[in-house]
Amino acid sequence: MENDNSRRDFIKKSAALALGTIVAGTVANNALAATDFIEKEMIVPEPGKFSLPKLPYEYDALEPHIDKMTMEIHYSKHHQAYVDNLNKAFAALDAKTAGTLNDLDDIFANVDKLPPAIRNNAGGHYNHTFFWRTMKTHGGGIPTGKLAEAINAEFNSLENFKKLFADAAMKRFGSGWAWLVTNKGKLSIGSTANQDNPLMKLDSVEVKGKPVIALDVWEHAYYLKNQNRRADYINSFWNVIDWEGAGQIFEMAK
Ligand code: MN3
Repeated sequence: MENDNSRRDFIKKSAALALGTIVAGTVANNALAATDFIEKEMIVPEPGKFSLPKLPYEYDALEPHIDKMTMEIHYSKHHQAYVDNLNKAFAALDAKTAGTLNDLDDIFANVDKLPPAIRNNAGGHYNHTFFWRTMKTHGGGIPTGKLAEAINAEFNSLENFKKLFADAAMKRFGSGWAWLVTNKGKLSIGSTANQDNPLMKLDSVEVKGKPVIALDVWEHAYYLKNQNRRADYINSFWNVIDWEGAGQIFEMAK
């Protein structure tokens, strides 16, 4: 959309639909207000003030596909640790560097010049926040609208898209993420290592663009329920994916 105000209004409305309560009540003092999150303008109120966004559903909301204990540990321990360690790493930056980093976009754009602790934990914070909203209770089904059209145009069919996405998730050696991203409406699939993401300006990140779907393939995301069977976890993901939200993110990100 051309007009900034109408664009923001649209984003607010859509974000409310897409993100539910992911940041409800935390807007005033949170780097990840829903609208800003979608816009990737994740403002740092002041150094060391990143905080854990509210999970948009209960820990058991994705049962039986993703179990309650995994969700609880993943969110309250792993994601919390990324937030805490990001704040520590941010606090350790010199004032001049910290002063140039107004949002996570700034961090991702300059990540090659920042300490690894910033890269790893800013990535971890962003990726998990995005991942939570990629899923919902009673998810699954099929995409509709422009996202469905784009998937068919790029990958021929939903089934083929799912196969290619699962391949990317399976082939990521060790820990990392699988992504569906958009570049001006053109979709692509890829994976990143560790907590890297498609927004990071790094040669080692092979998939670049605005995230539409994220899947965490670290073992901590599935080991309790699936042990070493990453393929089973990926199959489960299709039962909880929020296609409606992904469609809204896609249309906003174009
Ligand atoms: Mn994780």
